[in-house]
Amino acid sequence: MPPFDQAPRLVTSFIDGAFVGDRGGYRIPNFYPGNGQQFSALQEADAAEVDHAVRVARAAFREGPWPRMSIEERQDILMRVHDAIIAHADELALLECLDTGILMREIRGRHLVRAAYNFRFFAEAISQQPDEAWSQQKGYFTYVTRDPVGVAGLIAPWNAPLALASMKLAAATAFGNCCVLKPSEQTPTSLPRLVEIIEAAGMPRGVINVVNGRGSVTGQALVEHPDVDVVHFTGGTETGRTIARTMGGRLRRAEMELGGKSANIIFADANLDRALDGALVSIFSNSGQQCLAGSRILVQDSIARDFIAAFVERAARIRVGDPMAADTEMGPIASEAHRRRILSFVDIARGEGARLLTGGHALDRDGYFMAPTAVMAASNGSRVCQEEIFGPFASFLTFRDAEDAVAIANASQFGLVGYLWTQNLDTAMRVSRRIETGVMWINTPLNRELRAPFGGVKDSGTGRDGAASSRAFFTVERTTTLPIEDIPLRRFGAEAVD
Ligand code: TXE
Repeated sequence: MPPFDQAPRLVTSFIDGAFVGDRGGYRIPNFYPGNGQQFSALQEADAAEVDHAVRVARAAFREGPWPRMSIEERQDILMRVHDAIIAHADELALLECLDTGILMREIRGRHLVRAAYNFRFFAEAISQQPDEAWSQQKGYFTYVTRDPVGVAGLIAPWNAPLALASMKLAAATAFGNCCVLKPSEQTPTSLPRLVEIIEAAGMPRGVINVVNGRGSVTGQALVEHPDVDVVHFTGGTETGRTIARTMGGRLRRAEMELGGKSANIIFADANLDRALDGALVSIFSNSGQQCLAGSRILVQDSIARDFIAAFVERAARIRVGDPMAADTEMGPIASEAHRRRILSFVDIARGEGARLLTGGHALDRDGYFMAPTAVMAASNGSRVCQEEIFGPFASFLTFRDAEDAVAIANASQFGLVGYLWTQNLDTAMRVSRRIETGVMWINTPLNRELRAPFGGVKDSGTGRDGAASSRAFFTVERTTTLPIEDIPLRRFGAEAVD
């Protein structure tokens, strides 16, 4: 039996340094994907509670110490947050595992390290970026500084709550903003506790507030709130469109990190052992529930049969099971409804003339488990190649040559990341720059360089995260000009008449 008693029975909003408490209202049960049992419930924040959270964030921004601190003071606190996350890693990992079903060792070894590092990274980044100055205009000096933008609405998804929301929190706060975070209603538990830990480490009260609830209620109220200056969103493409419309109507900026159907292109001259490992990890880690999954695997004709056979053999051997067990390789799907949706693509694939290569079924045990799945798609135009399935579901295609690979990869509404495997430098350079995507990985999967921009093109989103890009999003420029010579002014009311 998982230690359910270590999670709160009722998850509420966290506003102005305190949990809201049990005050009735709409509740959402929270299930552990590892066995399907309910372990807690979420008390939904309505529009009035969201309004309260935004007002608190605004007051912290207008009157509180955070935006007025020196960079060094802010850095000290962010570094203490880093240390506090590491110190509480076991507790946070357990809450995250209960919420999501992600493997405990992945959360402990990667997600939490990343969550902590995000604060350290932005602590360092804020002291390294120069402001602009212009002196070309004769007699004047102009400088450009950046102010925090104000109150940020941060909307997080369920597939990696701590790793993804911590990036938003670290970037928004490091540049001096205050914020209201809305976690996914499917995974509400770990983030309010994270924020409590952040405050205990020294972040002033009210700088970060958390509202929990459904997207259509709590999320919508946050996006529509007139006092929210920017929204940073990670989630599905259709939700992103809705939020972008609302924010556009309010003439406020929104950054969108949306879905993907990324092509993983494997040339015959690749190091095939590494390409095989890379293909497996990019579609089966986190049960394929990642925006950057390599879910469309394009293999060059001449090696396709052997490569796919090797992939299928390895996929069938993946140890699926208890996310808290040390030797598990793939855990459950995050929710029953999501597993049903993923598995519905098996019938869709069959109907489209695809061939099931492995998996394609739920596992006969409690919890939301399914077998690692792969299909040989009938064509790139089929739904299993065009829609984001967001699960352990690989769709294989073959290609003839570089031209063909580029054409197939780009025939997609999405453009988040791309993977390319070849030992030929010329192919690597020429093909990689033609793939319509925000990020390319050549001969390596899933690498994240936080200093560099990360984000998508096409329906995969707008904007970028990264040191300079996050600064651009979470601050506003202020241009200040002053004379440095004695510049004569027109003297209205005192001008001599000839
Ligand atoms: O995401 P939603 P869902 C993709 C993936 C998945 C699909 C649907 O393909 O199958 O999206 O997942 C909040 N105003 N990704 O439905 O709805 C919501 O409460 C304000 C890709 O779970 O986009 C949650 O906090 N907020 C992805 C967040 O948006 C709203 C990660 C994301 O939920 C809202 C997750 C509204 N009107 C899913 N409606 C990635 N890019 O990694 C919902 N929300």
